[in-house]
Amino acid sequence: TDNAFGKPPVSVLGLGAMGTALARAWLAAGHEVTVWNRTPARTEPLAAAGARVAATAAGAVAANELVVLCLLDDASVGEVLADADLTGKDLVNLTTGTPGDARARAEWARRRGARLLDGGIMAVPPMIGVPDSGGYVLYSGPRALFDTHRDTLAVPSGARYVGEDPGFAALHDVALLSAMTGMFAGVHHAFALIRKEDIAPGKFAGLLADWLVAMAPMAHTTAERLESGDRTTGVVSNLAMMVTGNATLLRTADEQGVSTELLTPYTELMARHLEDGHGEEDGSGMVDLLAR
Ligand code: FVH
Repeated sequence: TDNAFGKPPVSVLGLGAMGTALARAWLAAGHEVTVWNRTPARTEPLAAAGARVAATAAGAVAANELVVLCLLDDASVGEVLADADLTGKDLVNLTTGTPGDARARAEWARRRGARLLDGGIMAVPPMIGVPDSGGYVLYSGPRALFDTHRDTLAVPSGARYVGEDPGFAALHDVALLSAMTGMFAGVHHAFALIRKEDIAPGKFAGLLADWLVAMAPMAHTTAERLESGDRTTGVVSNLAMMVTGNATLLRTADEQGVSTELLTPYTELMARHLEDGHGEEDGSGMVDLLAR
C-alpha cells in the first residue's frame, strides 16, 4: 500500500549500476523500496540508505504490486522470475532486449497472471534521479498500466509512452542507439583523420560537436520526405553530389593513413542507390534501400 505521503512501494530486482541508481532515486523520493540482487553484497549500500532487502527474488516480487526488473538481459529475467508468483503483479521490465524479446516476455507475463510494461532507458546511471539531465525512459505496453504508475515511473527519469505494442519501447530504444552508433563511428573516424597532425583534439571537439548539432535537424527533413514520398522538391544536397563528395572523404582517409572500414559500407550503398537512378533525390531514399 502507499505510504503516508501517497507514494507506492516499489520492488527492484537487479542492482547493477542502473538498478542501484533507480532504487536510490525511488528511496530519495520517499518511496518504500524492496531490493533483491543475485549477489547479495550489492544490496548492502541500499539497505544502509533505507531499502528493505528480500532474501529471494520471489520474496521481492511478493513484497509489492509494482515490480521493476533491471537485469543484464532477457534470459536473466526469465531465470530470476522462474519461481515467483506473478499473479496480480505489475512488472516493469527495464532490461535491454529486442522488440521480439519484449513481446514474448509480455505474453509470458500475461500467461502467469501479470501485466507488463517494457522500458528502454535512454540514460546512463549518473543521469538517473537528476532533474533536467536529459535522460528519459521509453515505455510501451498497456496504456492504463502506464497511467496507473506514471508518477512513480517519472521519479528516476522522464517517462515517455510510445505505444500499446510491448515491442515499441525496445524498438525505439534500439533505433536511437543504432543512430548513436553511427554517430560514434563518425566521431572516431574524424578524430583519426586529425590524429597525426598538429591539431589539438580538445579544440577540434568543439567544432565537431557544433557541426553534429547543426546537422541533427536532418532527422526532421528525412521524416518529412518519408511521410510525403517526395524525394526531390527543394533538395539542396542531392545524392549524385554526395557520392562524388564521398570519394573525397575516402581519398582523404587514404592520404591521412586512416582506415576506410567505417565509411566504405555506407558510401557503397549510396553509390548503388545512385546507380539505380536516384541521383536527383536527397538521402532519404537510403531508408528504403536499407529496409528492403
Ligand atoms: N549502465 C548503462 O549505461 C546502461 C544504460 C541503458 C540501459 N542499460 C541496461 O540496463 C540493464 C542493467 O544494466 P546495468 O548497467 O545495471 O548492468 P550491470 O551493472 O552489469 O548489472 C547487471 C545486473 O544483472 C544481474 N544479473 C546478470 N545475470 C543474471 C542472472 N543470470 N540472474 C540474476 N541476475 C543476473 C547482475 O547481478 P549480479 O552480477 O550483481 O549478481 C546485476 O544485478 C541492462 O539491460 C543494460 O543494457 C544500462
